[in-house]
Amino acid sequence: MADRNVFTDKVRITVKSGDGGDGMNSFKSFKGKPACGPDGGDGGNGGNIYIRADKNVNDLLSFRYISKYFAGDGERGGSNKCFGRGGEHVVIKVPLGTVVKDYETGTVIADMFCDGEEKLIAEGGRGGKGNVRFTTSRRHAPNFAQKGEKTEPHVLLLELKVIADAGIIGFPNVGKSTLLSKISAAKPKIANYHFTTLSPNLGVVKYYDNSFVAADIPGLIEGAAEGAGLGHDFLRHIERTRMLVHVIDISGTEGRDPLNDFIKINAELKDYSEKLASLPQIIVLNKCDVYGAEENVKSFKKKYGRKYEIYPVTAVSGEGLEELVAGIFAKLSQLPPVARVESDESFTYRKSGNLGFEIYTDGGVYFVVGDLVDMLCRNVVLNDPDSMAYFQKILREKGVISKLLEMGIKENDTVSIGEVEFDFIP
Ligand SMILES: Nc1nc2c(ncn2[C@@H]2O[C@H](COP(=O)(O)OP(=O)(O)OP(=O)(O)O)[C@@H](O)[C@H]2O)c(=O)[nH]1
Ligand SMILES: [Mg+2]
Repeated sequence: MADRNVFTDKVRITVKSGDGGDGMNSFKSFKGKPACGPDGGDGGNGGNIYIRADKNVNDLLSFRYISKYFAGDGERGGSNKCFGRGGEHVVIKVPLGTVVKDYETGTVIADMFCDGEEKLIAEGGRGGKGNVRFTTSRRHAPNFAQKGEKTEPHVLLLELKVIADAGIIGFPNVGKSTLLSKISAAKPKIANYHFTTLSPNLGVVKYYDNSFVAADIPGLIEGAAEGAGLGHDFLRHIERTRMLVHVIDISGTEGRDPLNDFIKINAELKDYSEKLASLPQIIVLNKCDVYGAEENVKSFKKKYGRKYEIYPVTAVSGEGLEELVAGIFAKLSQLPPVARVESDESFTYRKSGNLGFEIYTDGGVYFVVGDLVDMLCRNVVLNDPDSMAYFQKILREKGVISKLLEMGIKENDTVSIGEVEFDFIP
């Protein structure tokens, strides 16, 4: 199970809210007096699927093992007007900063930003109504019940984009993790080889009564945007930071030219996204304790000193870090807060928005039921010709008439829609 150590920040999961339970079609029966009147209860609603941001969840690893989330179905209604029980909801917990997308369309459904924040992803199917609900002043014993609403599975893409104020970037081994460990309580792995850091580390940096969050990501190398080294996947995690802290090994002991390092990393940022490349940067010249660093600091400052704020430091000993933290804080205070990824806040997988209808036949009468009918019955005034004209227009537009014809309705057959009843004339 080598997988266990792999940081997982992108997964695909399947969700399905519960089906609605069917309504019951039944009649009261007393001893010796069968079928006294309808008494079928409604089916229960299916359970919903929610996604909740939870600060105790750090990555999306668990979704590699469980990738299907099905909420409970609603139970069927009972006789004696008993309601069916509702299906159990499912709450999927994700780390803060998880962006939820519809896999097929790429639509951003939510950006789970704050601890405890919850989003309704898929609404359970509605329970069907029992036959008792279809009694009208004319029809006292309807012999049908509505079926529960069925739901569909949906595939979601979960992408973690950590929420941090400052992103620490640079070549491998330049001292990014050392820096984070010195300015925050974070304890990232530090070692003298490339790609020690394999997943983002977050640290809270205290500055007097304030604080900010810094993210240390794996080292970048030339060609990262095309997949070299650990690739540019981790750049996603600093995409929404407010600024970058660009760490350079100014000692040049690894045989690279520090000036060149700076140019190459900036080119990689640009290859990934203009937005990333345009984030404000503060430059940290690290490993100033090494012999020969002083000269390099001078030439770096000469070249970039006017354009950037530059902080020469020795991260291992902590030298220069106080000024650096003050500098980062000052810059952050001029910048807008971390932004959410834009999402369609009203998005929920559901059918009920469609004003659907169903048609049941009973004793030669066509009963039209469903959301559409409920809406019409609320808005139509019986005996008012304008209102009735509107009623008929909607029936035609929504396909009720064509569905009746499809079902084989004949001239003068009776159609019952809520309290309205009429003879069908094609
Ligand atoms: N001489 C000197 N060595 C340092 C300094 N800061 C860090 N180092 C050393 O540089 C090596 C790499 O440090 P890390 O903090 O792991 O570097 P990194 O940039 O996080 O490396 P990756 O995670 O591999 O990208 C370690 O051996 C550190 O002890 C410094 O100021 N001076
Ligand atoms: Mg590191």
